[in-house]
Amino acid sequence: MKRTIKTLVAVMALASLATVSHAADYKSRIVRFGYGLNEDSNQGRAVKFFADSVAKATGNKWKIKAFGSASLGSDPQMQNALIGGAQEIMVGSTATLVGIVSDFGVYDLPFIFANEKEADAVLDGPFGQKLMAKLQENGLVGLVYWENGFRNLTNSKHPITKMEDMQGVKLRVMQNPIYIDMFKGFGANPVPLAFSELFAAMEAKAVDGQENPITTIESSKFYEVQKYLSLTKHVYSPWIVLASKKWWDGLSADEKSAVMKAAVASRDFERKDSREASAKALGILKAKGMQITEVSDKELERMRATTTPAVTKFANDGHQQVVKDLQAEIAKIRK
Ligand code: TK8
Repeated sequence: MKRTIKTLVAVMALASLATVSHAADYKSRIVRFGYGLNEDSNQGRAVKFFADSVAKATGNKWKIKAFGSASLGSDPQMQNALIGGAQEIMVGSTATLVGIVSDFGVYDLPFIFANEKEADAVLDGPFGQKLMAKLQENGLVGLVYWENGFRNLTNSKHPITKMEDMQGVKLRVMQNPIYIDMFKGFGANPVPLAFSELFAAMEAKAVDGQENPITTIESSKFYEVQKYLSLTKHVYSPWIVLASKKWWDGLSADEKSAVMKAAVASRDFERKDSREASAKALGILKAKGMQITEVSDKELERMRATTTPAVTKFANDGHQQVVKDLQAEIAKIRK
């Protein structure tokens, strides 16, 4: 009996030693995580999930402070804060990264992904990871891709059932040349603007419309200022979780591994949550008074054909290889 207790005490002492020496690799840190949508959105929920996961993994040594609604700045402003080391983590659209690594524009090629599954496979596979690695030379560390989603068109003027209906409609687009070229090609009048300024611009009628996934249209309450929604699904839009390289390089191996694990878990959480929210969003938008237009496959095909010059321009602008690589990767997945 005595011996058993002695052994037990020894085992417990060893076990606690092991925990202590491991926990010692987590410093106490406060980490700022900025994002553009509000707290009550798929983005906000996933940031919270990530923050909780990291707190748990580090025994509460890390405190992730979440800043939603672009309170730390627009996507490009946050990217620069990360590069300079003034902010640690952010999530935003890959489309706004083109000012830093222009190859990221490849995800914005219209109608390139057929469905979410295909996008997941490309983003999490060798293509998506190789592109992410390019950020490191530019002061950023890509952690994981989340789903923003397939983008759809809203406006306050009239229903858009075909390309010609876009004629003269002033549409806010992201700060990205492919979007500008694509919507010019459709006949619209695209205006690049930060997401953080979008609601006010629509409310003031400075722009007539915008395009975003239905989850965002719902969580950002765009239905208060937009009457018409057209289901164009013209681009699959990824979000990317980014860390400041300056900050990342100062973390211990245990800290990096805890962040990566939480990031991967947040990715799986976020995609599931976004897809569930997306399935409910149309019903909510209808109930809020939006008029929803299905766009026929024939019309979508016409739209796709119209984007050829925009795609060619992007390819010829030093992106031939990345376009080819993405097309090859998608073909491989489809087989
Ligand atoms: C949020 C943006 C948003 C994007 C946009 O910061 O700008 O339209 O779709 O999700 O990244």
